[in-house]
Amino acid sequence: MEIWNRHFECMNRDNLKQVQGERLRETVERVYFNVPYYRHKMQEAGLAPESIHTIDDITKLPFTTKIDLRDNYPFGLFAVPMSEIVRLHASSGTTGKPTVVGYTRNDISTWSEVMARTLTSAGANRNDFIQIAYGYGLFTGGLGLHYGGEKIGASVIPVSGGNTSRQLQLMHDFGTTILACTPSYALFLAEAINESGIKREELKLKAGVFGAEPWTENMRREIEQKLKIKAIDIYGLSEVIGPGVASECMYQEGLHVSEDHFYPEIIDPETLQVLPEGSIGELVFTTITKEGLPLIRYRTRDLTRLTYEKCRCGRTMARMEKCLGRSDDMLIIRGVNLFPSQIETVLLEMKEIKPHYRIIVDRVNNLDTLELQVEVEEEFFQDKISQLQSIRAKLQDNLESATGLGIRVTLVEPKTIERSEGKSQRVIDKRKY
Ligand code: DLL
Repeated sequence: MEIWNRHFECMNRDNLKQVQGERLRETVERVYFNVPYYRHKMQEAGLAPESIHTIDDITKLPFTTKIDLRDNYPFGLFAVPMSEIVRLHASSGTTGKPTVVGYTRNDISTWSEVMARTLTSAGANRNDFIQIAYGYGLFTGGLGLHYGGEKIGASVIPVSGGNTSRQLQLMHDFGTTILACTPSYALFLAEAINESGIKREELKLKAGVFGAEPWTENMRREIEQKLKIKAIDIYGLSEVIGPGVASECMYQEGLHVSEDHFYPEIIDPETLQVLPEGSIGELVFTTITKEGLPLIRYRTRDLTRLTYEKCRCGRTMARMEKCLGRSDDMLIIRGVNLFPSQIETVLLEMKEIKPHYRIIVDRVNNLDTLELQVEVEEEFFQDKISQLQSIRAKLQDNLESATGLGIRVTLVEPKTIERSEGKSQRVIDKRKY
């Protein structure tokens, strides 16, 4: 089994700790002198760069959250002048504003390196054809896979998401061997192949690298059976780098974290204490090589556990378990992150409706669907149907521009959405992963 960077991926753990310690010290220095936000936070905690000696000192450092990124929107946490930034990406924030991330030329090269590891661990090499059906654009999926694919010398097919009939045509005619997309889109494509009359023997597919949303072992089995491929789980988040943070090898026994770049911890989301090895908790990352947007103890909100046992493949890096839950209310719809608060912000801006709503998420033919039920203001509810239709259309447009998602809106009579006394249950997620 090929390993892209044996030196780091199979490094003795004591040596790895040394490397991590050195890189943490450099990172802390970088943020202390270049990011006022971090300098203040460290000073508040009575810390200076000299307070950090080894990787174990990391627990002294304060946490960073998505809210901190929002408060410093758009570039406030960048640690280099904008002239050093060669790329910007963005993902959904907790309210209207997106989370913006910036990369220096070296960061892009780190990203290509970790993606090269990811693709190699999925069995890809220069002889492969990688069809990238993750979205290209502000989302990190498309371009992240793209640079990794080119780095290993594979033939990259940058088709981007959607347009299923074209996906099938390219897969068939170009002889795609590796498919990269969300797991739900992989299942959707599997059905589409079935219906198209293309025979499996006419396709050269052997593996898929799937991520950007949670998926269960059952879903994996279904994809593997239907597409007759190995389905590899890949994990990442924009704030840390994008895809490339962790990925499975052919043994599919946990996702190898690129720990020489992203230092993982598991904390109790309530007490914020680091938990012992093997406990389930919130995953936290410190980027120890990034230049553009270094993040100290960034709380991902993803729930999982870590093991430090060497994998059968020979890699020594920590492995995280398949990640299934989150400790916040973020939804992932067709790979796009969505916070209910983004919807609420749009509702509050329209006088014709009340901010009483319910979000219903479902999965039809393996694709996520989203319905928003919302109450109309009394005075507008008396209006003609055509007026109600225009309220609905306006709301749908506003939602689409705020979230990037097509959301089906159903207007309901005032006072019909159940009021709750405690925490209201605004989201009904009927999907079975
Ligand atoms: O989804 C990066 C990515 C692209 C990963 C392509 C894998 C493949 P964001 O849009 O910032 O970045 O969303 C990050 O998605 O915090 C998780 O909640 C979720 N997520 C990503 N990968 C997985 C996975 C990209 N394999 C958020 N399993 C993360 C479960 C995942 N959840």
